[in-house]
Amino acid sequence: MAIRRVLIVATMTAAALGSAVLSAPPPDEQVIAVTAKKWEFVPSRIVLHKGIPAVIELRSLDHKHGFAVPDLGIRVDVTPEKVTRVRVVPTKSGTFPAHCDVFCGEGHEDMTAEVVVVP
Ligand SMILES: [Cu+2]
Repeated sequence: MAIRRVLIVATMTAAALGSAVLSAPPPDEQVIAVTAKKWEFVPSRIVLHKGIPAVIELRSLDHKHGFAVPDLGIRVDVTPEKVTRVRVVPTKSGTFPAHCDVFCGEGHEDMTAEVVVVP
């Protein structure tokens, strides 16, 4: 019961910030596939459009990583066992830094990307 309550709070927090974790992408929404591996995200530049829903679909090719874009309220684990999908509706334009926030080895600090939201 306690775990369920935590999950609901986490989902509500993500929704309030304009992102949510999904089990499957909604039909007709832009899906951007991103691969995580030591020590990079491919692509390292993700382009979104302000006000347009999109799903970032993350896969790890080696072990556990994180994907965090604090300015857009995005923070998820990326593991080899499953695809992690984050739905985002950007509410502001700009260029926002993204990074791995799960220590993954000597190149961890260089594991960065950027999310560009165009107006
Ligand atoms: Cu890392």
